[in-house]
Amino acid sequence: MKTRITELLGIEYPIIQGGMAWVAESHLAAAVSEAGGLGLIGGANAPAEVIRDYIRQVKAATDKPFGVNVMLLSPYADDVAKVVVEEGIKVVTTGAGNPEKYMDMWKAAGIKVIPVVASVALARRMERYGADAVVAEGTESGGHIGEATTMTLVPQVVDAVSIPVIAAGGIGDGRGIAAAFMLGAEAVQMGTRFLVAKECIVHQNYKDRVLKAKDIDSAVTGRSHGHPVRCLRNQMTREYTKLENEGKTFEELEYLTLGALRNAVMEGDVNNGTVMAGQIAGMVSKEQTCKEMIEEMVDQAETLLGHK
Ligand code: TUI
Repeated sequence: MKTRITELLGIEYPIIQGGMAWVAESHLAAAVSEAGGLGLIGGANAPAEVIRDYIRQVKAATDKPFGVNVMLLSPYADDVAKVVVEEGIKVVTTGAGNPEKYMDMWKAAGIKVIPVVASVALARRMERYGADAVVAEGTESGGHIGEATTMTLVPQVVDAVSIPVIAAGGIGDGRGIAAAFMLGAEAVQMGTRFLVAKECIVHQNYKDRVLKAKDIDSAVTGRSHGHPVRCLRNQMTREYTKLENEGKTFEELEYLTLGALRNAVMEGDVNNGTVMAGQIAGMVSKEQTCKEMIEEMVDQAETLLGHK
């Protein structure tokens, strides 16, 4: 499954792990990279020095390529943007915004820049600013999302830009990978499947919620504020929706999302915490190592694509 993305990133398989906030720390990133995909450290809302530590831990654990996701809504985004340069990171993805102001600095440092986009307009703009590829992320994804589905977004982005496109959102097995390739993608990014990886540090309660989730168990909070976030339904989503309907502002409700994400991931509070996961959670039903997941998915995709 060699594509422009495997060439660009120097990876064996066209599978990139999502830079999930609080979840994508050094163990998961190192395991995905060791297994031949591209592991990512999620910058999330963490201070830059935390990210620097994660970077050094991944460097110590693997010689394979890995990257960092810079979450652009983070108050520390400027600092994380500099740390990736200082640490000699080779691949940066960005989420939840437009990374234009960092592009020159990153390109000058020889970093491969891969913005996550949820629209054709931003994909085009990123290509003009020198992006090496884009992740076209559909609304099936967990966490902060756009409106277009993967099925509609990916081919439209593929038609609009010349740089390679990575599909994300609702992809959880080899069928999803093969389908994404049919739409013109040259790699996929996956988050939800890796949530239940053995190397993933999220609390077991969180993993169990994902493993037990059904097809329509996710909900989107924050749409009325322009910050839609997909997570599994629970007491928190009910409370959020009620307060949102009462007209509470995004700032007033922020404590229910990012702080509560930490509580779900670290403390296992899956009732009042934010259990971010994509719509594919209903199909994620077994804990495996990253290597087992990647090998199983690649095998299935190659068979479906007629490569073997
Ligand atoms: O960023 C993500 N997913 C995330 S970030 C995150 S942490 C967070 N939690 C709660 C609230 C806010 C952040 C959890 N999950 N995915 C990439 C992504 N980027 N999805 C959608 C977008 C996006 C949306 C609009 C990117 C750019 C954009 O517009 C920028 C512009 O200026 O046009």
